[in-house]
Amino acid sequence: MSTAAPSYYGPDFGALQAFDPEVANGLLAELERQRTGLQLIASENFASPAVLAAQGSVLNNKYAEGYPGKRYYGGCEQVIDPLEQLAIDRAKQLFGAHHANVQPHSGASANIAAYFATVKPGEKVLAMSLPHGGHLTHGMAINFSGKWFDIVPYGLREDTETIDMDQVRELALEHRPKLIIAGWSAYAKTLDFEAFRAIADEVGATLMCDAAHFIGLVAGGVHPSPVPYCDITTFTTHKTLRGPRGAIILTNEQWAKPIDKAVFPGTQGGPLEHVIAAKAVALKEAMDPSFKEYAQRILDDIRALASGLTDRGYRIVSGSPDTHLFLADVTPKGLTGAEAEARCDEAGIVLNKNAIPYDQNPPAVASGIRAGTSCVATQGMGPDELTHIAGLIDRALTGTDDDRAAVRGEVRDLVDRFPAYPVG
Ligand code: DSN
Repeated sequence: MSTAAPSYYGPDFGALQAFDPEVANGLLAELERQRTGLQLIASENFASPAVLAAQGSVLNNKYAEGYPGKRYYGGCEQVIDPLEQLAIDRAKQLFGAHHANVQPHSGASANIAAYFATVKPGEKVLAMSLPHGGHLTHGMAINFSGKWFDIVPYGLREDTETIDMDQVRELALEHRPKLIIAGWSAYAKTLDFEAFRAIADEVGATLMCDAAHFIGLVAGGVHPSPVPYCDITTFTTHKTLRGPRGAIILTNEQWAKPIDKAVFPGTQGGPLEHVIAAKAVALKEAMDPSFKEYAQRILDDIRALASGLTDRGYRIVSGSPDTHLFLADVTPKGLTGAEAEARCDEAGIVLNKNAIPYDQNPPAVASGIRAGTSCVATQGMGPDELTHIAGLIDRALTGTDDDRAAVRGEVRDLVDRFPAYPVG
């Protein structure tokens, strides 16, 4: 056997350009779009080149149904098992969890597995209502969760636009759900995990947290951790955690085996070992002290953006944000969320329209926009830049086409100073 270090073989962009220029040009155009615009979509981030290298690797080629040490395919012991175990160990260490399953392909897949392990079709699940900030998989009528389970939704109080834990408790006592889900896709406040735990214990429910959005803030130590309180914590790895597309499930001792069985063979087949290796890289990045600074910058940035918009007459839903995102009500400016999204897009500012609690507009129109600072914080922008961005958003929303063209130029200048991925 050769003792020389093996030479690396991986993604060859030149080969792609030569063989399939249509796809290669699409990749270049998307890189250009990400570099030249202002990315404020709260669920997105810029994964590092190290994460992308692991994800785009020959690990793509390996089948590995099963778990480390117990696979249904040969050829896993030497490399695949230790790499998946590394990802598991890092996830457990970073979040202080008893058990980690690193195989879910996405947040929805992780949540499907959590339902599969904990509830049977027709049983009751208490979860946050989608129009108030919950996720599709928390019981939307035409999602599997809404079709197969008896969902009892909780929401936000109309006066404070925050979760009313008294209402959560009353609903739990009235409906006796088997599963309670804490977690959200569009909510700017931290959750009271201790109160959720007490309610779950009172009614004998399993408590799950969908921490997809804020898990990077937990990793960085600037957000309370659901892990000590919840039986099961699911999260995606590509939002604030800044890893590859995918998800992880953490559990206590009781739910370790049921969750492993629910992921494979319950709801998934072969794990994506290239993505699992990239998850391991992202977890190592999140263990670095610099990630704490990153997480704090996300929060400093979102507060600067929220206060800059408040100063310009927008209403920040739920008050000052505790997380990486907020919803802003744009109706005080005579706009809908859809119009606001389109005007920002014209100016090179990418964010999404979003329903606000008790919205009078249908979801496809909406009255709000959702903005998050995970991407701009990765680029190194700080509160001064975000205060400036609040002004750019206001000009994009309230100005003329010419104003939006001018803003687009200023966005370009700003992102050139904070490149998402260095040019050249
Ligand atoms: N669709 C994602 C979001 O944008 O919040 C959550 O899965």
